[in-house]
Amino acid sequence: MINTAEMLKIFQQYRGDALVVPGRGGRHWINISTKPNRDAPLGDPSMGGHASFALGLALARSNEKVVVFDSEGDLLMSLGMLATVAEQRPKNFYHFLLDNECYATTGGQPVPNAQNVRYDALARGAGYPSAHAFDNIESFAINVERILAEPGPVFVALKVTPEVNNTPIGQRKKWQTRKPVEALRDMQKELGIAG
Ligand SMILES: Cc1ncc(C[n+]2csc(CCOP(=O)(O)OP(=O)(O)O)c2C)c(N)n1
Ligand SMILES: [Mg+2]
Repeated sequence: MINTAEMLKIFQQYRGDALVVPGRGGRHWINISTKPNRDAPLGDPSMGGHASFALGLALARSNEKVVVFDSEGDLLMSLGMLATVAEQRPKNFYHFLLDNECYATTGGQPVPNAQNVRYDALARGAGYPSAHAFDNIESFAINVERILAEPGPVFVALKVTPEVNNTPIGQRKKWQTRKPVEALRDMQKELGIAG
């Protein structure tokens, strides 16, 4: 199992100017990212929303690399995204999956067939030209630079340690420092797009 924060710190070294949709890894990424204006923390959108937003971003900004940190509950709720991405074939799209085998954000309920689903195989079967899977940080660290140099769309399934949140939603401390709409405005400014 991979520690998400440790993995994101390694990714940070190779991020370059990529636009990052940090998904449910956002609470760690916010302390690691050195280019917050190139990040799109979306808060807690409808499950499946991170990858679809990231695909839209990749299609709209085809000269920028777009990296999304999706999660397995989100992906399962919007599996059609895999075929949609594969059909669009965005060369600039890097789809990482934080697979912690549970719905950690909502208390750790089990995800169907959690230990047996091969998400890299699903992505390949949907038509992604390249898909990888890692369950330890050492292999991830050795391969991440090469993977980010591949033409997209690329899928990277990561087995990560669950960090289950059992605090009632109303009592949680917000990790976000900006509302999603503010973060997106910051990104628009950074990219020179009139708001
Ligand atoms: C359509 C929809 N249903 C339910 C929720 C409530 N919800 C927020 S996060 C979450 C679990 C997400 O699980 P996963 O994608 O595996 O990410 P993890 O929390 O494990 O990091 C749920 C059920 C939601 N945001 N959207
Ligand atoms: Mg999960």
